Amino acid sequence: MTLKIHGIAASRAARPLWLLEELGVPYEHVSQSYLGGATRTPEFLALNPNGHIPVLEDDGIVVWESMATTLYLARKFGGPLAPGNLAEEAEALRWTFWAVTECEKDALSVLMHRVAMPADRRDHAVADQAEGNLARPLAILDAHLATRPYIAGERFTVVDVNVASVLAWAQPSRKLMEANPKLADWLKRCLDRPAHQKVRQLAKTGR
Ligand SMILES: N[C@@H](CCC(=O)N[C@@H](CS)C(=O)NCC(=O)O)C(=O)O
Repeated sequence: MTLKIHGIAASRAARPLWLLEELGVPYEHVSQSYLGGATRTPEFLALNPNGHIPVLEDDGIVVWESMATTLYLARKFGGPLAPGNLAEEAEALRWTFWAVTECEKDALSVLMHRVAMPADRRDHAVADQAEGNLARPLAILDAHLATRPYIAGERFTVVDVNVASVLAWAQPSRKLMEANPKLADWLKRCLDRPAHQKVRQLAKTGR
């Protein structure tokens, strides 16, 4: 059975899609939207009772939660993108949980209220507050990246996909990027990778 990813690229499905493009593993992309109740049908809820994308299906295994999908793919397909030892695995786990718990909500607020929503619906106070909340966690990653080019060390791995896919939402904040130059440079290097650019193109076409 073909490996399937459900979820349009302009969503958190970009995370497993980016990793699969990095890995060069064949997969089927079901470009399922989250709009208009599409994730509330009985068929979709049978796949993910939370009613969210992405969902990964692989040989009878169903994985939801975007970060779980990327960690699953790295574990299954291995190679240089997977943690190579327990220390790298610890880096993958701690920074992935960190991104989701310490950064994701505020990064999304920056994206929505600085660039994504129509100008008349943006609330600058919400964006300012989110930038304020992100100042400390981003400084922590910036310091970590002062001594290594990638989060787990010398090479790009799954944890870079996980964390960059969250912090991409905060990239429109010039204030945060200027305050954290190592992080800004790392983020740009990650997001410029051809595999990520391919997913971004997919998102632009609505798939
Ligand atoms: N923590 C979940 C969040 C998933 C999520 O909220 N996905 C959004 C799209 S990015 C969604 O499906 N929203 C539709 C809805 O909640 O109805 C994950 O990382 O997979």
